[in-house]
Amino acid sequence: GLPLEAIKSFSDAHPKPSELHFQYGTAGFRTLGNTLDSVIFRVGILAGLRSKKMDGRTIGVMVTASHNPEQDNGVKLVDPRGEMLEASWEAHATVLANAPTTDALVEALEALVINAKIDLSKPSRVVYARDTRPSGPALISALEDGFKALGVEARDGGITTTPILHYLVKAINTKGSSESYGEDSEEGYYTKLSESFKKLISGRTKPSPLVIDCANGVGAHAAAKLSTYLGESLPMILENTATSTTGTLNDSCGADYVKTMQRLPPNLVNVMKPGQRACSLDGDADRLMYYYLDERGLFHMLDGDKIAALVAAFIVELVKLAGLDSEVKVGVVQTAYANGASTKYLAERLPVKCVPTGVKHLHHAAENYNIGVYFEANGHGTVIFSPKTQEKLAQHEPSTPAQSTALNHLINLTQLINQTVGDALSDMLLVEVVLAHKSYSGVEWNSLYADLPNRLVKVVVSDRNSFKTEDAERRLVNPPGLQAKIDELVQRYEAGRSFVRPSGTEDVVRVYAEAAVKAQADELAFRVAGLVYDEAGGDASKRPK
Ligand code: G16
Repeated sequence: GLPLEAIKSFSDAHPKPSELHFQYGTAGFRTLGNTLDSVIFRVGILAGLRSKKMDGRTIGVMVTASHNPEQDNGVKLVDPRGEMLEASWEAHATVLANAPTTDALVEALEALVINAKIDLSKPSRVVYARDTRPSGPALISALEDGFKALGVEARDGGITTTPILHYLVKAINTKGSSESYGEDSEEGYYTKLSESFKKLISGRTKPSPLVIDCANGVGAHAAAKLSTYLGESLPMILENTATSTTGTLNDSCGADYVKTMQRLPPNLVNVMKPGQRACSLDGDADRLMYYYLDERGLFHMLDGDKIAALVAAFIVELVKLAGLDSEVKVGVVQTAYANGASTKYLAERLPVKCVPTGVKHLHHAAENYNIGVYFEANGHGTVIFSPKTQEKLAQHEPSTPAQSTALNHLINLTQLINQTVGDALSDMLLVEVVLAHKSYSGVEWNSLYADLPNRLVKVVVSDRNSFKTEDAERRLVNPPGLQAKIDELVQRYEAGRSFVRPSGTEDVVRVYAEAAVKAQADELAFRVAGLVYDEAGGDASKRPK
């Protein structure tokens, strides 16, 4: 049975705040860091049970709140193949997190063991890490208490990025097998990425220096280490690296700021030269935004949709050059946030699917293609090659030198790309490879298609859970009648499109709108936000203006 005495005594030291309800959302639990002690402790136990359920294979736990403000924190669980936790276990996590007392927790754990048919005699192994948030160390010790309570064999991954933790999970679980993902250490990760990058850009013009906005987060450490492995092959200028200065994380910088504000982080204004490529990571380095200033100093954003377009076209071309186009099908997965112009551009060239927000949904849908390219507009995404496709690439016998070159590029891409999850640094190297191969600057890349003007707005409401959606979040089913009002508004705008959904990472409702001209997109977004507010309002001072 469960080690009840240990669980009880540790749990008494991590009581649940009685007034709070916790929810495993888009990317795990996420809220104010100083309210999460009991949740993280319980996640420690849950991760151990998940490992037992998976026959002792290693589970990952990442303590981070990614793009959220510095005072927030959170936790995401990683399954043995390096992917996000299986959806059915998210519900178990929510139940455990909300058990009001130690006794209720024990009851919930016992029920879980029976319902999920967990063999408690199996070993349990977990690897864990955190980002640079000030609330991290205390939460890690709560997590470690969860491990001690269950007797988990835990490995501390230290302070690192979310995608590196995903890499470690997969590397640990494939160690010594024919599917080995790489050496199970950070060094293994940097070596794998930098070696494949160097192979892919050999013989190409050396890239000019790339400015990297590290969001004052853990990506600053990782980018600096990666740079030592890459050396001259990719000169980097690291900005926003103040990871130990309180209050700076994601503040007026980082991928979410750039995407939402559609502008340069203010402190990069004097750093960037016209035409120079720059990119922003987010707080745990799983999202990436590119941009540049033109000769007139105007800002141009190259977001997740533009990355998907660039990368998908390149891969399709390589597959064709390798002589594999009849056997290997490439497809793209997006969400409702994808710019209408990107969807049009991609759908003219290859299959495109729309799924709800959250990397787990995109990843799952991308598994239906031989090569699946998935990116959220916010810069979160990757490319996955099915196991059969990887085998095919390894066995294919090219009939010409050109085929052989293209095939080698594809094989090197499978090594360069972190296929477990969106990874800002791996994606950045991927973008740099494509730009080098195509001899593109930001200008040529940006001209693949012209974005429809768009606007994102957050609305604070009293209960975001009253908002329910369907059709991959493109339509509201609740509150009743609201969708009809939105439809009525949207049809008055040329090329108008708008949708409303509750965030799964912040306590807000999100509104997206696009239209043929910028002022119209802004107006539509704010009018829809006004409708949302009137329907489910709260604090009048927070009515969107
Ligand atoms: C997380 C998820 C992303 C999602 C984003 C926003 O990103 O991993 O898939 O797009 O949250 O989600 P929501 O709109 O539900 O708040 P991150 O980078 O914060 O982990």
